Amino acid sequence: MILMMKKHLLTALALLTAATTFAQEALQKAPAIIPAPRKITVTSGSLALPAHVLFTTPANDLAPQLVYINDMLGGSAAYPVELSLTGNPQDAAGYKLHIDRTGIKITGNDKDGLFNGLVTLLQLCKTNTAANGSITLPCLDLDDVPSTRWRGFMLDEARHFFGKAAVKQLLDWMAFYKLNRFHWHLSDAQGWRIAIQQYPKLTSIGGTGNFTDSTAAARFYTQDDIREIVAYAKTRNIEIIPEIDMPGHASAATRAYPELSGGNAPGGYDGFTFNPAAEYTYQFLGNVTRELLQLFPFHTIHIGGDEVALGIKAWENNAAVQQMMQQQGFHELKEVEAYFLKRIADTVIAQGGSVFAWDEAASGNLPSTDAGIMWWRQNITQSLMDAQERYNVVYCPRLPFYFDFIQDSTHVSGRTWGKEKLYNRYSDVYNFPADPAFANLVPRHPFGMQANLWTETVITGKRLQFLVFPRLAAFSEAAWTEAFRKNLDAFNLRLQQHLPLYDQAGIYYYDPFDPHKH
Ligand code: TNX
Repeated sequence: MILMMKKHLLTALALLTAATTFAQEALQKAPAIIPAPRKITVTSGSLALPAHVLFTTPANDLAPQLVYINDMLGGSAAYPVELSLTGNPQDAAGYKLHIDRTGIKITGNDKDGLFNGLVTLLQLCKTNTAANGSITLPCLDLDDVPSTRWRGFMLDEARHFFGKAAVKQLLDWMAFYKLNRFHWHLSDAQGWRIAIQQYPKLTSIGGTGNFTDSTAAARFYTQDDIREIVAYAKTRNIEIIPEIDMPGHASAATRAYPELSGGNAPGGYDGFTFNPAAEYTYQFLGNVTRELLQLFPFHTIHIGGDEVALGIKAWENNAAVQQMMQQQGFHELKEVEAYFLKRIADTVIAQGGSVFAWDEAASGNLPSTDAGIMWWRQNITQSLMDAQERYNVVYCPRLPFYFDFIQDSTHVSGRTWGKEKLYNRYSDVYNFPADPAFANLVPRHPFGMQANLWTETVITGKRLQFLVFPRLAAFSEAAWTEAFRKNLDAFNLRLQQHLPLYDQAGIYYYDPFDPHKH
């Protein structure tokens, strides 16, 4: 009896092993598309493409969609791909990709969908290229749509400046992972990084210095640089949102134009705020936002609003602020802060734009129709619930979406959080919103997600790459793919096929499968 049971157990075990092996093989064969699409059916057969392929489309108005794809492929052997639009407004940005022995067809629900379909094709080409350059694609039917509209990445160039080449490389890889919003933190205490024609000292004085060296020569983008990068992003289907941080984190601006300063506060926060009681401040910022709206066609400006509390004490000793409070009937400095941000938001909206702000501003009174909130704090408080009712909310909680935090416990340089020294593994990024509080909220309010790279500790371009890769890939799947379709093991198998692409591109990345590699 016992022997028989043992025999059955062994058979069951053997079957189980066979099933697991089978499943594993199926996984291994799954095309290495990141983020994982909604539905994919691999059919039989394959399609051979010429080595060094260059895709062409008969429909000329869709040709701009191909610019980035062909840039990344760098080929010259023409091969046609059939592109068409379904005009199906539901499932925005969705697409279908069909590959059989006779060719490739992509139907997009809209132009975003078409672009997304082409990026999937690009990934298939990149991950199915043999050593001799020949490309053999599996025949398949794929049906895909993103689960969030705003899939963002933020780069802080105020603390350290990385420059055009680094930004373009980031935009290339954001597009590769179907991220569509680049939030560009262009001003902070340590530097002002964008030329404003009306106020040249913002860059000649405010552009000097960085987080590690306050005497470093001025580094900033000219308006021509900005136009070049905006155009580059456009061909990658990425909209750019510039951030001018206010009323706090303003020291670089007040260094350039001291008349803008709200005063000095203890703890190294001299000139940290703009003066909320001077009409000049509002004129100045209105002139800045007017130039920004001309440069950035997405017409959305991030007006900061974070951590004003760090330097707000300055307003207690500022006679003009005190007088303003009396006139307006304000009792708390927080009301001054809310007044300031509302007034700037109204200005931007009157100029034809809309605004985003960090979550501290959600408790103020930004106009809900043209404002969005970025939720960077960890706690799901009543104020997040309230914000959800009034604004589009982009989730970027520092755990797990701050990429300045280290990726692995063995990493020594870089930030961690709190006494527990918390950090963000690529798998933590992948698993968002695993935290039950977010898990319940995200499906009900799926507007957007964002990963943020603050750069106090990011001094070189190499370090930037090490923090971004491969977390960017993990982030894209968290933002794109519905939670119930995600599976870390399956993702790992696909990710393994992407790491060689980073090698080819000369990217210095963290390899989670071989942590000692670097
Ligand atoms: C808080 S997050 C900040 C940034 C810092 C970051 C460092 C946020 C909106 N403000 O100024 O760079 O912490 O992790």
